[in-house]
Amino acid sequence: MTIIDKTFMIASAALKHSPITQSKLKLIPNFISQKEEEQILNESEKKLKRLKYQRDHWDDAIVGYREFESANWSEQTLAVIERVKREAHFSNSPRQLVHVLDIDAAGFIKPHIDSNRYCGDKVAGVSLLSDSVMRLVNQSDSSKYITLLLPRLSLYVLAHEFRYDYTHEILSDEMSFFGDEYVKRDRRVSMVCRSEPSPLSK
Ligand SMILES: O=C(O)CCC(=O)C(=O)O
Repeated sequence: MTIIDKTFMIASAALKHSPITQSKLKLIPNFISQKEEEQILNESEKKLKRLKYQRDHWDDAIVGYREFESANWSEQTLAVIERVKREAHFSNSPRQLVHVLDIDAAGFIKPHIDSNRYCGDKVAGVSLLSDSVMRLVNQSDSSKYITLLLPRLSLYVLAHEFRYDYTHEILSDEMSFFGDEYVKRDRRVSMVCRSEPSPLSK
């Protein structure tokens, strides 16, 4: 049983007796190289530059964002996507569409759980351009929470209870603390792969 590295995770006291294994929650620093980051950004920028930052998401979950989904990627980016899917152990056929979400320096993602209509049992995201802090909070017991440091170039994977029972959020710059440490939030772009939703949820 491998436990996620404590350098990147602070769990609340209420989780003291709950082993947080890599099959449930994974954080891999330097998952991509700076060259791969540049490649993904250059490719994404072509689509992003046509979009304006929105202050409100349709379901009110994100502030200061632009986004698109695409199945068309260069060979180099597809190789990264394949690595993400392998590392995340997508059990059912992985979604073809990859979601790119760009939040500006003042943007943030409010607590939410991805809808079963669009997302299967895993969410895997690569962080580009900025470090950030992700908070996971158990939706029926808020004393159970985890703060995750997401360094630029890292991959995180949410599965099991962290996919279904915990909300996830990306903190705004003012709230961006990992323990006592302030983690400056700049413009952040994430490349998020989701496993295929169950046909029953569609
Ligand atoms: O940007 C991220 O890493 C998280 C994205 C997210 O929470 C979502 O799109 O539902």
